[in-house]
Amino acid sequence: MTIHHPDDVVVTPPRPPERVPASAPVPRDVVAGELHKFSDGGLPAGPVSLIVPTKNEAANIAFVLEQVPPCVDEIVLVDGHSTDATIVTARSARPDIRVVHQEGTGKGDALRAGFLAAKGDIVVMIDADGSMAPQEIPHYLYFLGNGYDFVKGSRFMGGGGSRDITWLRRTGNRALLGMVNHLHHVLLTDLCYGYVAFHRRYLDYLDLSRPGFEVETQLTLSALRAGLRIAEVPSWEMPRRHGVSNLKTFRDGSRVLRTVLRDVDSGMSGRVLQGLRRQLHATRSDELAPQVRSEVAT
Ligand SMILES: Nc1nc2c(ncn2[C@@H]2O[C@H](COP(=O)(O)OP(=O)(O)OP(=O)(O)O)[C@@H](O)[C@H]2O)c(=O)[nH]1
Ligand SMILES: [Mg+2]
Repeated sequence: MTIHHPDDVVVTPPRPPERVPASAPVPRDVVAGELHKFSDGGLPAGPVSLIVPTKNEAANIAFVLEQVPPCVDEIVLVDGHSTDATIVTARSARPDIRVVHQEGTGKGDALRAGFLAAKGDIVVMIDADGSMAPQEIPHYLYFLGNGYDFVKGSRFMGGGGSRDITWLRRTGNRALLGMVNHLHHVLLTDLCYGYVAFHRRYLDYLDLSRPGFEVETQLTLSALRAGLRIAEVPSWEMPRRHGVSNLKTFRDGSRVLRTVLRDVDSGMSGRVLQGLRRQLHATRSDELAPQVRSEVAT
């Protein structure tokens, strides 16, 4: 049974935002109006919200929260129906933490709830398993404070690295990254990594309709589509401290692939990709068909 604290917020899953068409980049006056807001040290002057999607991380959460630097103004823990002492442990480490209970499942669903609950002008997302160092947060803020709109961590640029990633995941990540770079004419160095920060005013431009881990890729793709100025900062990924991963390489890898292919505009993608997309969509329609039929019958 979940005991809700009086301060807790239960967030009803929002309707997925309208997809931002490629032809509708962020209006420049939205950006220009905010450029004066930076403090002298190069960090953005607005409040910073840290979003921590958390599912059964009682053994890790205190380690993460204790390292959060003072530049963070609020911490929003989004609990994914944890059955261990995650929330109690988080509250004893940081009594000021806000807890949001997601109603659906998956990291994508959790982030959506967390972003909506965030009160800060700047939103940073970080994992709760101890694999990402909160001490890196000021690096992200520095770029947001100096003209960039969306900042993502990279394990594969100078200064970054991973002690966690397996050969298989590294290969998959590289292949998917190659597709994204080719399709969007960019030179990103990492794709499937969930250490990201952005100005909250761009939330409406970020497509967050995917429920699972593929949301990380979807965030980057929609930032590219919206014409946001993207910076990458080096990041070190460590193995999770305790517990087991929620990610399944093949299941989640194929979801990321679908997300990348779905994002491709007709005309940009070429015949092979279009064929692949059609096949994937056909498979999905087949999966959905019985459900649709039973809804019609009732
Ligand atoms: N709220 C919520 N959090 C989740 C859910 N699934 C995963 N998380 C959290 O999302 C973060 C990343 O999940 P992990 O299981 O570490 O996945 P990963 O980092 O991609 O995989 P590893 O490298 O193997 O650790 C962790 O903080 C999890 O607790 C979920 O359904 N709901
Ligand atoms: Mg992890």
